[in-house]
Amino acid sequence: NAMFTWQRTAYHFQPQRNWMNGCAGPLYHKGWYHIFYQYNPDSAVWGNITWGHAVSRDLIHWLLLPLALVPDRWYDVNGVWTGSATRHPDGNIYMLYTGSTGNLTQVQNLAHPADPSDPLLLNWVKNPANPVLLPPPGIGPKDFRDPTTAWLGPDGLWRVAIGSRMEKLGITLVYKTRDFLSYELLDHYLHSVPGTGMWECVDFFPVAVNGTKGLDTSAAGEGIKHVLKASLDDTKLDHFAVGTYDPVEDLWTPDDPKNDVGIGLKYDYGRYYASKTFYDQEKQRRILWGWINETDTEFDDLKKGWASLQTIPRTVVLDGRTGADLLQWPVEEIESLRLRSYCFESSLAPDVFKVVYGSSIPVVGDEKLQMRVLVDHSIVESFGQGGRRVISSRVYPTKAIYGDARLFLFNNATDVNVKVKLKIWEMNSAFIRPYPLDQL
Ligand code: DQQ
Repeated sequence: NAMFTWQRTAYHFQPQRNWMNGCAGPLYHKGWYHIFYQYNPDSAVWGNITWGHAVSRDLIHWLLLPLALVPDRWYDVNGVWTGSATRHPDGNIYMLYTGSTGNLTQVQNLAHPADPSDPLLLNWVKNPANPVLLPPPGIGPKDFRDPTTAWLGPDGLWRVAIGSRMEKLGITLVYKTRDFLSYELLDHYLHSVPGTGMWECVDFFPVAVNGTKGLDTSAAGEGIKHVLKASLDDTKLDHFAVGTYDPVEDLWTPDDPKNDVGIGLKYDYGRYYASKTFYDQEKQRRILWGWINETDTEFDDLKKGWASLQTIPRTVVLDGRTGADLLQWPVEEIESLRLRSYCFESSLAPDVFKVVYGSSIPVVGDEKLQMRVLVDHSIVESFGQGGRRVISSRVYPTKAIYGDARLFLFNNATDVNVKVKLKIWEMNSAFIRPYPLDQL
């Protein structure tokens, strides 16, 4: 196994061993950030999906906790799949998740912390009323998953969105509920896009037109746009669009129909899927998690004993300069890992630009071209123009550590002098290890 150990990252979230895919129900609670994640405790390949659980003070260093939810009921025996947390004004946390039943039907279930005053939220209780939602008529039993965080409408009822499809039409169903136990399905979709297929892990959240603060999921009205995101099962890409939400009609419309969900912008133009945001009420920011599917052949994954990691959490805001993009930026806490810093001023580096993944970045007004790159062993996350375009990728050079590591800048502009400023930080490792429960 030693030959695969060096590929593990040093400051991206990943469990100590076995398979992980998308994150579920992230939230901030009593001083701790919580991440739950799709986890196979028994093997490095997908299956037996449970909710792994970890907590952090700063979104960088993590303490791994016992499993939060395991597939032990008829309504989730084939997997405790993705879901979302809603922090209710009544002080409780409503965790909605998809269960895959004994006959592989997708149903929605409700769980609560056994003790909401526990900052670690160690124990979870499945509601005796489960399942609380079955696939409605006309929806395939395997096309009904990944409930969103709920948001409160002007009529005092909560809304929950769930991705699905009608043949090739990608759709978002909306339910209204008062108590998270009984639900009313709206007679229309929040939105739909022909040709996009099954929408997984739908996310729906408000962004401020002006300013850099994040908004609570229920915020709506003047000066607020709404982002709709779907993870497209057919292409395994996370697509979003910025649009306008009518909270009375429960309809969302893209600002630019040519840039609709699934045919326009992506969160990330690299290896990235099944993302989810949450509102951090402590620092008033919206944080985005995404899954970097770091898998190889099943044979290799089993041999190395682990697969996949999560991106560095990113803040998301509307790009005030274009009004049409989002800006994603690594949370400020990542800077606490910076050790030594290097600063170079150089110029004129004409050469050929070679990319594996690519995307164009709008550079507006008098902006300079900017790029921030996080390198963590084989994982490289790049943020262009303050996060207007992002690419996560896996890079496997020959082993190059310490003095053997090199950074090259290429510039393929012709007939211009290019002035480049480069700032390099050597990064520390994050700690990600079991919570010392025996010391409680
Ligand atoms: N993975 C989960 C589903 C979700 C998919 C199951 C996204 O809930 O639709 O592990 O990759």
